Amino acid sequence: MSAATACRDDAGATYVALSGGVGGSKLSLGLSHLLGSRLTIVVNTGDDFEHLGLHVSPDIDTTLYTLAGLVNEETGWGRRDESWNFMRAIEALGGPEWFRLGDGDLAMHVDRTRRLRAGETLNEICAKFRACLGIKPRVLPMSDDPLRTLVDTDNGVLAFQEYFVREQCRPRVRGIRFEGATKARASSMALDALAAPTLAGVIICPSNPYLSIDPVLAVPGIAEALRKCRAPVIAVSPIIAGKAVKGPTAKIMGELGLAADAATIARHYSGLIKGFVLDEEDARYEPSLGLPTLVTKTLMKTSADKIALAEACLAMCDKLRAGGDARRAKARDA
Ligand code: FO1
Repeated sequence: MSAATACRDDAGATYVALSGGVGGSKLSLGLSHLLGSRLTIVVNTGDDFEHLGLHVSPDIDTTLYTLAGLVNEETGWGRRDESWNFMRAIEALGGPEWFRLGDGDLAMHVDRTRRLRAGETLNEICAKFRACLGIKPRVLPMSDDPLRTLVDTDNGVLAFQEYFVREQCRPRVRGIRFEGATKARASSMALDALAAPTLAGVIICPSNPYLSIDPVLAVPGIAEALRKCRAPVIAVSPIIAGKAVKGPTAKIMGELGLAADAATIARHYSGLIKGFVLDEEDARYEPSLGLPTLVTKTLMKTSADKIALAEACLAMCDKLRAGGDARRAKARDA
């Protein structure tokens, strides 16, 4: 993907994306290509945890690496061309090897932890890393306060990374909760971005709604800011033909007694979204959803796919905004 930002004719309009890790960062990359610094990405930190004494922020780092062109395209997380000397050394010492930290990646966790201990906030640290990596969009941890995703399973309550990486999502999920949610304060920059008069659209990326987007919405003030904002809020389905592109979304939906389809995802966000983007393979759900929809190709394999989906999302926001403006004008003139 070229580093240059493609021009849209709505110069000055700003957009916010809500994102988790791998799936969300692909659309964020497409949006970043079209919008550059006019994009703010509010990222889930419910997956953060302390490992080997270090503060690890997986979804933040996945987003930073993806936007900086550093991500390992095969896994979707971690750095490409990574070396693994640290992991080999820690394994040789009998240390924990279930969560793999590459040598370059390790530098992020060491420096983040050092800065946190010196009193910097997650948002300040992320801004520093973003500047060092030459990333144009603002990447904002949803909160500087700890909010931890806990997965209630048949094997007991597991911290997110224990469930996701150590247990490889095998245990049956009974429920999901967000420890610390009531006390967490939303990133003030995220709230400002959602209240900005220039805001032209909010895009909920095709991340896992239950594990990656719900923690963002659980931070007091964020869902309210979405409901209040004048710009259209739209969501992109992470489910295509009953399957998640990556990860356990469909499995978890089944375990929670939900049908794993795009219609369930749209219902999950009802009251929050004004439009829904779903895949061509799921076009049959369109008439039953009861809100404006856009049927398009949502699978993002290539850079062109990411930009095309981003373009479709922005076009949907434009259309919803135009409809809203027309309705307001009609009401004024009545
Ligand atoms: N995912 C894995 O499946 N195995 C790992 O060993 C692993 C290590 C890891 C290290 C740093 C990082 O930023 C992400 C890492 N991830 C790993 C991905 C991560 O657990 C998940 O993708 C997200 O938390 C879910 O969005």
